Amino acid sequence: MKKVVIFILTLALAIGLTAGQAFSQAKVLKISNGINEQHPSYLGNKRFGEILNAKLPGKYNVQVYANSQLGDDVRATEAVRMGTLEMVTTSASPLTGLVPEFNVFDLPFIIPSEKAADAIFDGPIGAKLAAALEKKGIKLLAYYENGFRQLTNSARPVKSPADLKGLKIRTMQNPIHLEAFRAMGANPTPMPFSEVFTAMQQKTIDGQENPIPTIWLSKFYEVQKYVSLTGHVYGPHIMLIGKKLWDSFPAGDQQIIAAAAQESAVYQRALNRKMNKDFVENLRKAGTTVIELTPEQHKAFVDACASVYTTWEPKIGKALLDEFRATVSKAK
Ligand code: TK8
Repeated sequence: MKKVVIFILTLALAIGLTAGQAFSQAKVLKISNGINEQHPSYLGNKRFGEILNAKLPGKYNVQVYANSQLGDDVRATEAVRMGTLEMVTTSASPLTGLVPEFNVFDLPFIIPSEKAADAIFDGPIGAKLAAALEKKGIKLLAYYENGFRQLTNSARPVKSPADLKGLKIRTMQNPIHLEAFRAMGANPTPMPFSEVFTAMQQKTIDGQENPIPTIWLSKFYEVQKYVSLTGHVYGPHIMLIGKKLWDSFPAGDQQIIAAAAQESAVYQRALNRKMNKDFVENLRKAGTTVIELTPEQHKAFVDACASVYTTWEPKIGKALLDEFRATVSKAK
């Protein structure tokens, strides 16, 4: 009899402990980021974690990692797809092998303004692109922005495609970017972001292109003398979670997580846009030559990229492109 009581008590204790543990153990959501802890995307992800923790205390534990510690954009995204990593905030450009629809953002000069970007992100096209990702096992939680990409180099002030001739420029791992830089006269070479600073320092490349917040926050000005404000591509930073993992969450949680991601995106875009304005002056003060192009100079870059459209328009498809352009011109 005594033995039975002890057995029952022990069992009850064990069940109690297990249940208590399950209850107190928050689900860890690691998010991989490529840039550093000062970048708006990292800060946006942190904000996401705070909002989520306020709404569902103790249930999810968001951990944000910077500097490609969990892998570069391509690898981290693959890990999210495979379910070995929970989340990533990544550029869309290196993922177009997986989701070709996203190539539409890579067409040079297709997005003229932040307003136009918002209209794409927050309208039917944003939803369609998210659906394309979902078919590949990845759920898009929010559109952050990386922003307008500007060209930096260490050789000379680039004001025209002719000035780019022969310069070795790092691009993202994206076929349109490679083709566009070839068309503009450069000698492009694809490379993961985490290798770019060292490559510039060791002069294995002459330059790279990224938005102003990244150029400043990653201290590229230490190894690059010139920034040309080309604004040739506007890039999204997309916040992704594994679809299988997502589907395992209760519907109520999904709603809260999605809303927290959206809220963090509003914050992230605003912060990125502020830094995009403010940091041009920082760069000048640090001794960088900032080259603002006249409308004629800008047009020369646009014209140089015409051949890219000839190749890629049919690949991307008329329906998507027409809708994209209509959305852009309505938003301006
Ligand atoms: C960071 C990248 C970066 C991108 C690049 O992971 O690779 O140049 O602009 O922001 O997503």
